Amino acid sequence: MNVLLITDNTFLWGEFKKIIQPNLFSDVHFDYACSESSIDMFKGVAGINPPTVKVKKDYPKIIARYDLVISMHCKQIFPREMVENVRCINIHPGLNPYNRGWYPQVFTILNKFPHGATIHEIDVELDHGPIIAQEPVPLYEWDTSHSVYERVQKAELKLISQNLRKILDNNYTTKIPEMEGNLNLIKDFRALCNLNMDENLTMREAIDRLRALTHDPYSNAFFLTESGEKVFVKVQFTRTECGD
Ligand code: 0FX
Repeated sequence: MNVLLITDNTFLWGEFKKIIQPNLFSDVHFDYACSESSIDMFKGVAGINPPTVKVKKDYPKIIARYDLVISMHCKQIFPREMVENVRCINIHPGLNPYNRGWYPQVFTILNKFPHGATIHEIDVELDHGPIIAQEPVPLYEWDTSHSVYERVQKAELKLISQNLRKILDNNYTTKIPEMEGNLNLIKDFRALCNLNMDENLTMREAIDRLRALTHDPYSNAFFLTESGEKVFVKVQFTRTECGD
């Protein structure tokens, strides 16, 4: 069996390789690829130079060669011709159908929808197809985008460990989400980052906005000074024991 794993996440790529122990998966040949835009990150962070793939262009070759394609935070949208002709699976850092699309934890902190990780079959819509497995994660009032994201990545790895064999064997049942849920795009994230200093918010809403946009090493939330200078903002929480 030939499997193509496409990922733009160096951490998950390394952890996935640890899960693929040869004695358990000797019947499967895995190829790995990333998007062109991620090649420098792979070289810099992981010191490797994986092949790149452009699914919109390369899909006929992919369909011909592979029995299964796994997207693990792949930044490209798979074309209809591909998802309808080879089984494609997505490992997604969100609890479909809630906050499908970009940076789910950012929007979850704001809209309080349930959160977690999902493995699902890919269809033509974003983070939408039949669900194979899910793992909810809790959210706390002191979470930032970064702390939730780390929790979700652990949940994604747990789901991969528990379900990969079944996925390879095509031996699983799926669940169709009961509703379409909601979809956030990168433009929605960018709009959140631009803070309007005259917006009226409760303290809770203001802190929620800032913690949703706090994700090291990124600079997300910003305001503009009167002279037009851009000033970035992030929050830091220090928790004390009860009674302190
Ligand atoms: O790979 P990924 O974690 O995931 C994103 C989408 O959220 C996901 O829905 C999609 N399936 C996947 C292909 O792309 O994205 P990332 O590694 O670029 O970012 C990880 C987190 O870092 C993100 O959830 C929020 C944070 N971040 C990232 C960037 C680039 C920021 O806070 N600001 C940024 O500018």
